[in-house]
Amino acid sequence: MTQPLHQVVTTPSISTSTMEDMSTLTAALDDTSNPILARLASLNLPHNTYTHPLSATVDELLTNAPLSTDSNECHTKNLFFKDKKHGLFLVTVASSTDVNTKELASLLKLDGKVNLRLADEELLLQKLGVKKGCLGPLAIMNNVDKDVTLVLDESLLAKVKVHSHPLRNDASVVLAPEDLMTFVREYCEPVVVKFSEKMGGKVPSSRPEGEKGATKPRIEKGEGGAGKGANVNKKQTKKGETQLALKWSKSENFAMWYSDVIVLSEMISYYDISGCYILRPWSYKIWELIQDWFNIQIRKLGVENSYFPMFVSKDRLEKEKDHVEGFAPEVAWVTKSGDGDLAAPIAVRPTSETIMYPAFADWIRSHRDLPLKLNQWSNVVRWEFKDPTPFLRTREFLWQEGHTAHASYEDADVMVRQALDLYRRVYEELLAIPVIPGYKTEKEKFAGGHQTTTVEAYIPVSGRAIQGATSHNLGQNFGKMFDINYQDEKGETQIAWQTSWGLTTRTIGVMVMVHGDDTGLILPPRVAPLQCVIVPIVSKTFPLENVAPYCEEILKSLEEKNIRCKLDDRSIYNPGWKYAHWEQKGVPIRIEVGPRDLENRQARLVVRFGGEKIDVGIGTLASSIVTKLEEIQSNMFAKAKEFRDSHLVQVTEWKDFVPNLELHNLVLTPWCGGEHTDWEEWVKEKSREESLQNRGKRAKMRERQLRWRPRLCAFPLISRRWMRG
Ligand code: 87F
Repeated sequence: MTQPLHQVVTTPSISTSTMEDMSTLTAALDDTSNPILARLASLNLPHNTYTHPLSATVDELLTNAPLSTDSNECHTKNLFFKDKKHGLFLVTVASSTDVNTKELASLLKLDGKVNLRLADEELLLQKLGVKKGCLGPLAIMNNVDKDVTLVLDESLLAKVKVHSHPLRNDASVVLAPEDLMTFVREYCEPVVVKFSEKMGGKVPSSRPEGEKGATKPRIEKGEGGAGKGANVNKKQTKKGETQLALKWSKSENFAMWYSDVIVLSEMISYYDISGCYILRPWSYKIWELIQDWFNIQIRKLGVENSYFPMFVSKDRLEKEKDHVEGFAPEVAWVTKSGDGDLAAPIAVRPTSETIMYPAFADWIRSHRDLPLKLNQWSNVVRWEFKDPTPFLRTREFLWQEGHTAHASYEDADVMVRQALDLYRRVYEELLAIPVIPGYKTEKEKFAGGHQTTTVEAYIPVSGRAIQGATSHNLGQNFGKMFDINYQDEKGETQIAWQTSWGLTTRTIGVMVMVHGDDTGLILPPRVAPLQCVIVPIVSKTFPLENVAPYCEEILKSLEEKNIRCKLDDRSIYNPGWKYAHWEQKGVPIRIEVGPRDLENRQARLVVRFGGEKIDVGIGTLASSIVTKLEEIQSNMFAKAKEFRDSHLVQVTEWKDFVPNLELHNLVLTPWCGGEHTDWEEWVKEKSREESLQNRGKRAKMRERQLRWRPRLCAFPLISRRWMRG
């Protein structure tokens, strides 16, 4: 590697500078004074930093800090684009790559009207915390709003080292591409695209990012919510013309695929406040179906629905210190009405323990008032700063929260388990997703409670576990704080034992991730807003009038069996369009009715999950569909379970722990118990270290491979020349 100019040591492993350099430069640029370097150090990512003369453009940089051409290292070119309607992109490419906005739009698979422009310096500073000429991919760290999509040039990943600015343009930090990826993934899931060698209407390479008015082509994109480049397609641009297909496959880019699926299936629309999303009828109906089932079940347990205010005073919120301590930064406060300040700020509920329990204290006097079992369906607000993802991590979300008070620990514990079992059943019986019930560790439990139980699901592709829902035994902590006392049979004063438990709209996101495919959603019949859709196969020779009465007859027979069904008799779309549309929305069964079906008094069923096609006579159609829907439901569960089980391994030796996590497995391992927090910490630390080491080893191997490749390629050429000579 050609080392340009001054050299500064920032990791112990790299040292080429003189003592003089060190003393003058480390003060200005070291791991503690520069947030990027500090973060690289805290992540244990090997990096090297050097300074050079101020270089505001790529051309200046190439002059001031030249890299040898055979080093397989490169500087980056960074462009910050904005689109009025569709969000922000930080595009990082190799310094030799030209960026053509038209090509960028097409690589990002963005449709429709494109309006992509270089952002101005003010926005650059606001969103990425850098000045003009100082941008690099690591600046994504400063995007607290999570509304910038990082786009990386694939060719960077084939380099041995990538040089980029650490928020200032008199220095560069050198990273292996794997480590660059690890760093940026702390903040977002980058979109990796392959730019072509050639360019069209390019942004001049010497123009710094943030400079206005460079190129014309326009890009259209979704809000870019979740920093995931959520591109919104204009579903219907012209009459009869549709762009329904997903742009990303599930294995190609899981985050983009997810965004595509939920937008194109009309579950989610993006919103202009980061972390907040619109739940459209297609997803809200799923939530309602979960609610309907859940309400029936909790009623059987004697739980009643109620509704409490969404605001909570500071005093009350902070009355039980433990519970709010770690969460305080996420609490949203209302401080004004109109132009005037409120007398005291009030919080928007992040959860309702402190809102409900003062009322519990009022209502509970005697053992005869127990148990008290309430539930509420509501929204809560938690101002998260981690990367938001629709359904999974949002700043406002919908949930049910159950809150109960009992006369004994045992009664409370029964309630905790009953609630947890309902959660297991929501996942397994409604959403067709297997879950593992269990306890949270001491460190992961709800701090305000005594014990937290959870159901954990497995997300394919990412290979991670995700918390499905939690049910807490609160012990007497809140009872003591809020004076929830009662007189027992002997007239003695006792403190109530409590529980709280919650299930959120995250359920919907997990379901999308587990079952969806490259065509779109696949909905388990029990939560499908529509379980069947009837599509008449009309044409010029077979107009709707011919088949409409027959379709209506089918519809009626299905409705009589309480099947959620619809006849899609819209004349503006052709049958092929309708097939694609309903497939993408995940409707379990499509019922096709063509001329031959009418003639034979039958219909063709096409199953979304697995693609089976069967012809069924009208006499048994409704009952066959009822059976088929149940079969689909259980097949979906079986498939998800089989997949999950194939990634569930029992590990009894430490040497197998990290390797299994890296294979995207869920690890079941003996555990010495909740109170051993030191061991929990040890496992976290050790597994983290090991996986970073493994990453380092992999990077070294890659580096070796890359170094060798040119020689191996050159050899036959040389020998051929020898032969010729
Ligand atoms: C965020 C801000 C303030 C979670 C928070 O799990 C407080 C909290 O108490 C907070 N995030 N929690 C824990 C919620 C516990 C519990 N509440 C009822 C549930 C289920 C339903």
